[in-house]
Amino acid sequence: MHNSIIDIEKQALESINKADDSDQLEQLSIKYLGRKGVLTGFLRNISSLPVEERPTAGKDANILKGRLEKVFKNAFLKFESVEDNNYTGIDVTLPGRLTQKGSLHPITQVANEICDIFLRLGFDIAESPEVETDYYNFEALNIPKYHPARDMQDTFYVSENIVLRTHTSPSQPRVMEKTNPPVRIISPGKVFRCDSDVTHTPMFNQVEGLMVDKKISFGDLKGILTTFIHQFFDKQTSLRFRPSFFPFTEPSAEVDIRCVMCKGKGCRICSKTGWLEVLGSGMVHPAVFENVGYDTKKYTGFAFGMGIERLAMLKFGIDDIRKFFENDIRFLRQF
Ligand code: 2NM
Repeated sequence: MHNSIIDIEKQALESINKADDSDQLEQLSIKYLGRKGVLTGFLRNISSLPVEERPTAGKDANILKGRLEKVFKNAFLKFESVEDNNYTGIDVTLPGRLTQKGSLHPITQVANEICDIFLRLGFDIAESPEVETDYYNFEALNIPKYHPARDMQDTFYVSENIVLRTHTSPSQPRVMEKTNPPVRIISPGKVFRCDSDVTHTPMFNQVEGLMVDKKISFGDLKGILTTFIHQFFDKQTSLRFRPSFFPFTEPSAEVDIRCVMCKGKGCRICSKTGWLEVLGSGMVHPAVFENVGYDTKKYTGFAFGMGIERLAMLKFGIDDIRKFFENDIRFLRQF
């Protein structure tokens, strides 16, 4: 065998024996067998050898190449099994761990749906504190001192002049004080009333709305609320505006829809009337506008309010409001 081929073989085998891991082996394999490696270099230089040595030198180099390839392969195998057993990192071939995906609470879903409908109609969202002053919760909204709604039985008092808000309307005089018309806002959020049975919980959620501008009429109220009902329930839903009373609106009307259960025939859900009350509304009382400094000769407006739990119960056919707050995962998973 050609002298320098014997040297190359000796060097290669020695360094392969000394290699500590597969990375070093990889480097050696490149050094001896690579495209720019020792053996390739030798083969390239064959033309510089004396003519009679060239055939054997070529043959020897190729024999060594084959031999080293086998040696490298075995050496790699040896390291591979050792390194596999020591491996403590991530095994990307293991199946992934499943995570439980949560979902929005049905009340949050319905609140978002209601807000989306009004946002598309050009309303903005106005939020305000859950702990409110007597002034914004009652006085500014034309609820006089001895009105039944202020009774200790309904209102949670924090102190003499501070309450847990009993509706989300207080955000509306707050906005009107700071903004000139036109105003188009809805106020979603938690409200608190000292009341508890199948249809009442001490905390529930409301969306209240307000629209103020020049020449806003009861026709605008009917148009906006009819559009809302048709989008929230169904385009075919019949509704009626029934005269009512609220201290902050005059005239006032409650909106009823045809019973979603019996379609108007009369059942337990609609107390045999065929109708279900879904929201309260009316033209904003001039006293409310005076409290926030609006010119009542220039501006009119309408307002409305609805209970989110009530709408969610009608939409999903739920008969007990307390189910929303029990956190029973079997109930919640249905939404
Ligand atoms: C309702 C019914 C009718 C209402 C009134 C106002 C305000 F601030 F403009 F005076 N906000 N919301 C209103 C009117 C709320 O809930 C049943």
